[in-house]
Amino acid sequence: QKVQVGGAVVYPGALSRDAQMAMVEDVRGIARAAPFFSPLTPWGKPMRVRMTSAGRFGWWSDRKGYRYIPTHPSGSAWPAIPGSILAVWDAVADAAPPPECCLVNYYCEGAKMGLHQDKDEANFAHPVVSISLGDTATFRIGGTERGGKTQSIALKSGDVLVMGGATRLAYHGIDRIKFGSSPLLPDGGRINLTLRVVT
Ligand code: MD3
Ligand code: FE
Repeated sequence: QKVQVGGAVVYPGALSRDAQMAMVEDVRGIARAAPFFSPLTPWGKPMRVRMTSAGRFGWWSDRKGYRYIPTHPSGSAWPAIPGSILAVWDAVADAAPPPECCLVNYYCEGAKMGLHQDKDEANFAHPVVSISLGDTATFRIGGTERGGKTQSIALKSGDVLVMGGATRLAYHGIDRIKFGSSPLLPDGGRINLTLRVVT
């Protein structure tokens, strides 16, 4: 089953409860090798959303701006993207090359992400695939111009979202988290996994 929202394709409930629990364990493994951090915005403010990555590259932000870096800030290599996560990419990303980055975003109570475009990758022809785990989020998506019409949908635990083609450069963000809406994560909150081809 799939649903179109502003050009994005959402597969609601794509992951079973067991698959979600296994994926949370895999995310814990990523976080052991590459601990979460709070990136600084280019304006020097720490983000509420905590992040880490797996894959050849990880996403990073500081006063110099947004970019992909080949190691965790500790200097260690980013861990490999777990097979459970790669399998989702293979199932929905058509014939795209393998993902080079799995960005892990953790939203605690009150965390949100303002409307933005994903423009730090070299080739916008490749899709972006996102997996939601834990608390339900209100996701907003607009067009490719700032200030245009937007649509909102709830992203629930186990939902998979694919942004490809014309929507790859759509403005999008997370307005809020319904804290405590899912029992998946013992401390509550939301994990979002975003898979991208970077180079
Ligand atoms: C629409 N993350 O990390 S994932 C991000 O839920 C990001 O953590 C949000 O936006 C989150 O950059 C949304 C869904 C998503 C990911 C990539 C997109 C939507 C997208 C790329 C283009 C358009
Ligand atoms: Fe984004």
